[in-house]
Amino acid sequence: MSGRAHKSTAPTRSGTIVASFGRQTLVELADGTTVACVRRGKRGELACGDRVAIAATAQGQGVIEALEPRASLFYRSDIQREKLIAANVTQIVIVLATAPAFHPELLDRCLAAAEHEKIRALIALNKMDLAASPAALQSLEPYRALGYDVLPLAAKIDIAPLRAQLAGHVSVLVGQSGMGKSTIINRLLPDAAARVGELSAALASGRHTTTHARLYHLDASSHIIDSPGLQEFGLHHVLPQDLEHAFVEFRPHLGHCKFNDCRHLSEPGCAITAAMQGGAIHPQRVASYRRLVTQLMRKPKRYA
Ligand SMILES: Nc1nc2c(ncn2[C@@H]2O[C@H](COP(=O)(O)OP(=O)(O)OP(=O)(O)O)[C@@H](O)[C@H]2O)c(=O)[nH]1
Ligand SMILES: [Mg+2]
Ligand SMILES: [Zn+2]
Repeated sequence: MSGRAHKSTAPTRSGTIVASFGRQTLVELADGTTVACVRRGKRGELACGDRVAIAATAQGQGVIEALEPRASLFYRSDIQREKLIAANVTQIVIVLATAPAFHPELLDRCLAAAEHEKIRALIALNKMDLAASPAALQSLEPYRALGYDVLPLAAKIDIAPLRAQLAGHVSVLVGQSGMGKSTIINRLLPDAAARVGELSAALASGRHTTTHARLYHLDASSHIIDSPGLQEFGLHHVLPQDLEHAFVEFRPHLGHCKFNDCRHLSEPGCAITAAMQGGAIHPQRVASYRRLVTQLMRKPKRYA
């Protein structure tokens, strides 16, 4: 640590970040009170769900002094930087719907990120009351075959099936804008008043889209984080040679390609291509993987 960084001598208290917007965070203490905190200096980013030690400054205000080690961190990254989504979660709930339509490739990226961080992933297809939903549920069968739980849901009508899956977990809801994440929060916790965007409002400007992550308590051992809608999901923090392991069905075939450093694009003797052609791996998943790995391989080298 630099000699200029003087540590405060005031006693610190530990708490959990329940909301994070830029440098400003809301930290909840053990007694349930919240303190608006700023972070000192320019150290790494903080995420909703992080456990921190804070020093109180004025009434209801404080400074974050330290970050406790994370049990998990769910994040995405573009070429420049990492974008933290939630810390210390035990489950990623990927929320999909038919209107607006979900992008299967974004689903694959969320799943790959969860696998890479070794966090359990659950797929929830919301808005089952819409006519197009049964076909969409059918299209998710291949994911069920991979071992992922696929939960049909109509949050507006009955939240009980999802509630059962959240018990004992710290979950984060992720997905594109308009899938119904905040609606789920409101149905689980009617007092939460998470702002929900109205589907009928065609003008995006009038929508109550979620702008920052927020942590809510379901009971003493179950917590849930609402997060802003995803438009993209980069995985620039994953090495190309690690990405193949994040696609679970690739694993039994890895190590069987002709070339040791096969990236499973168009190399001869590729075991992944062979498995796809033999029907053991879904072509859509291979396409998602190939687009991702091509992006990662293009990543410019950094010269420090
Ligand atoms: N038909 C139907 N509509 C739903 C259901 N759940 C949510 N919606 C609607 O979907 C729209 C978007 O819901 P939100 O909860 O704001 O979506 P969100 O995922 O939080 O969106 P962002 O905050 O922008 O990421 C709203 O108009 C909801 O009323 C459902 O089960 N059925
Ligand atoms: Mg929302
Ligand atoms: Zn290969």
